[in-house]
Amino acid sequence: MLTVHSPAHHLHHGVELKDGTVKPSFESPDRADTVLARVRASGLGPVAEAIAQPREALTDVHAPRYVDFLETAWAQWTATGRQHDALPLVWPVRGLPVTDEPQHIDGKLGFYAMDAGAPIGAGTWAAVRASADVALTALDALLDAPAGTGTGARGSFALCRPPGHHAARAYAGGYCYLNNAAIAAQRAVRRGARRVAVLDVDFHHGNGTQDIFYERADVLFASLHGDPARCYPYFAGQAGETGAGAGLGFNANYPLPWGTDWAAYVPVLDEALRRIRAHGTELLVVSLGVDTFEGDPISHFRLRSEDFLRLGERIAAAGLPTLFVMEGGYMVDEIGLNAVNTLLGFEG
Ligand code: Q9C
Ligand code: ZN
Repeated sequence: MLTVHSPAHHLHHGVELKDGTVKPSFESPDRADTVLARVRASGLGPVAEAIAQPREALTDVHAPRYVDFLETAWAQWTATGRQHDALPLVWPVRGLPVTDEPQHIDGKLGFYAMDAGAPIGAGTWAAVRASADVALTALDALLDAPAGTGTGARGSFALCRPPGHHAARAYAGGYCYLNNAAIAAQRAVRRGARRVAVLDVDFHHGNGTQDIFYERADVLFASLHGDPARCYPYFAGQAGETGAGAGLGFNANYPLPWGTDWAAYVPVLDEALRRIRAHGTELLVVSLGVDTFEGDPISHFRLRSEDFLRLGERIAAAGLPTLFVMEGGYMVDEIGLNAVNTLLGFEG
């Protein structure tokens, strides 16, 4: 299958607060480099660079003033004399009376973020925008490819970095800024797909994707993830979140216990895939986080590298055109193997 990437991801290399100090983020540039190296070494298929896309594709999913904020945040931050990464330190939690966007950049940072996990540096916007370009280019390539014969399970791979699934309509968080999977799903709808599904297999619940499609029936969101009672993002991802309004019944969360291994994972995966097929899905977007790996430094499932081959096979069995969008995965030595195993398993 085709892999789409962008070298512009190197422009983003943020910090994170860990163990009481500021450290380089787990979400590092070598993540995408190691996945691309593995794609090339594995003979998965051709590799192409992303094509620049119109801004309207971003604001079709995200609030325009949030996109404006992302684009201008670094300039506003440096105008106050600072050159290190911009991070929020105050948030509009329940009960506080001011609910509109503040004027000062330090207030805006909290207004447009769920946590301090999405630092903004000099190159962040260029990398973030290129990451969305990667998803859209890979989606277009999939939709433009000849339908062929057989099961219909054709795929393309968007090697996005930074990831996207924690980014909601109007906030960043968890290493994410623009929701690449949601932006691609929305373009599929614009291009005529009547029913789309997003299957999120990242260890962490995709709260951003859920937020974006929560009141819509045309895009089903299904997610397997660590139970938010004990796992980030803590404030979303419970099974009782099933959608609202027209979208009631079109959001399916499958929280799983700390330490879940493949044997416990696979029946739930198959249930999510049954739900996706019952939706009448015409195009599947997979938010492909490989932080479900047993060696992941910030996650708590126990999938092994060979399990990712089975993961790809199970997804292929749904028989749908499938766009894989890279999300998390932080054990840099293994994420190339685990991501490419998923894609090789899908290809059969
Ligand atoms: N010490 C994605 O996988 N921080 N984001 C967890 C662990 C947030 C993960 C803290 C993790 C966000 C795309
Ligand atoms: Zn994750």
